[in-house]
Amino acid sequence: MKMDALHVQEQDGLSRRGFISATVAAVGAAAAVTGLASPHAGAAQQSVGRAVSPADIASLPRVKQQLVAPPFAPKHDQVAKGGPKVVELRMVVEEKLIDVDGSGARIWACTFNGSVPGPLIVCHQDDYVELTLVNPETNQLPHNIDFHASTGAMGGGELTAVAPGEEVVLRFRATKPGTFVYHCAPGGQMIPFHVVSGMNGAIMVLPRDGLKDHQGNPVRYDRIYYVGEQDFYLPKDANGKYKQYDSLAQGMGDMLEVMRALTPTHVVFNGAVGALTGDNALKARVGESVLVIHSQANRDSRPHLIGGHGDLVWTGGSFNDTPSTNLETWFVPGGAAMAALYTFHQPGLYAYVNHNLIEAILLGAAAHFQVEGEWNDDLMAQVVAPRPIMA
Ligand SMILES: [Cu+2]
Repeated sequence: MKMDALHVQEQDGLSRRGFISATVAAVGAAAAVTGLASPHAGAAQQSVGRAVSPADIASLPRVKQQLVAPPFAPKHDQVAKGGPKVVELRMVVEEKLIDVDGSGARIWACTFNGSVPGPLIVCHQDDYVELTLVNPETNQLPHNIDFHASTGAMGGGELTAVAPGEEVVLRFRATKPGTFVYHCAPGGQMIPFHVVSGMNGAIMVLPRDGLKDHQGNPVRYDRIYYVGEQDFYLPKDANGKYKQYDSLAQGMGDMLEVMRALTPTHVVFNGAVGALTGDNALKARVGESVLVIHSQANRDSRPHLIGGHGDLVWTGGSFNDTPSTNLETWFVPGGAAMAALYTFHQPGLYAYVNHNLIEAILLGAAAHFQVEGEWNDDLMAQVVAPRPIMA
């Protein structure tokens, strides 16, 4: 199907909706053919399908979650207090020009709440997430949201398409505990275009009684950081300089061409080269356990903490699964978010990288942890400083 990108924007609200639902339906049919839509079996079903009335949901306590920009996480309880709640969220779509590497590479980013990635959402299993998604009139494109944590209607994508000047409210029950990506999926080639323009984020659905280690013992974290990895495909001119555009729509055709080569110009953490290094380093202290949520909505990644480990890594993203222990590097398949827990034992600087080191060093996928505390000679010591060879 060849679809002019700008076509989406030029149509009126009604026909745009038609386009979106038609595309979504086509994708759904394709998914059914490839087996993606086949029902999951066995224990994974759990409480899915429990009958509730609107009155049941209306009687639940409601809490507003104040979302914050990554790498930080909203205030939350690690162990749920009381029964399921309705967690109210508000996200505003912001189309904005952002600087990617400080050397002229810019992108008209599509963002949830103005950041790449969008904010980390945190709730507990069986909470209801109620999102108000706002697409201000100042934007150029229609947007929506597909929650990998949700069930049905293309992850909510079918129910959340909003044209500029509209808002919509979606509610879903977070039935499965784990870490999940969310992203915009407005139909056709606009799906990858919006995702690689920054329109993705993650939700962490905690078990109601909190995280458990590989032996089933409760685990708590002292800090939590959200690292959203983003591949960008920025067009260059004949002289190899990054092209500049006056609007999101203006650069769309060129960017789609670059995307087809599957060769990103940048792979970055939190929207820009250096967003989490130097002065922006993530902070921790010796003895603290730090949970890192790492998402990649489009492309595989392989996080590695240089000088540390993944003590516990929920490698598949599901908190129902026993976490892997003591990993050197872990895998984040494109379209997923992973949680890894590490307790720091030494002070100093740690690099946290995508261990495709070309992506880390040349394309930007690197962060720093700056850790305060006492050095432990037992774990590591320089026994002899560099000196002329004695032998
Ligand atoms: Cu979008």
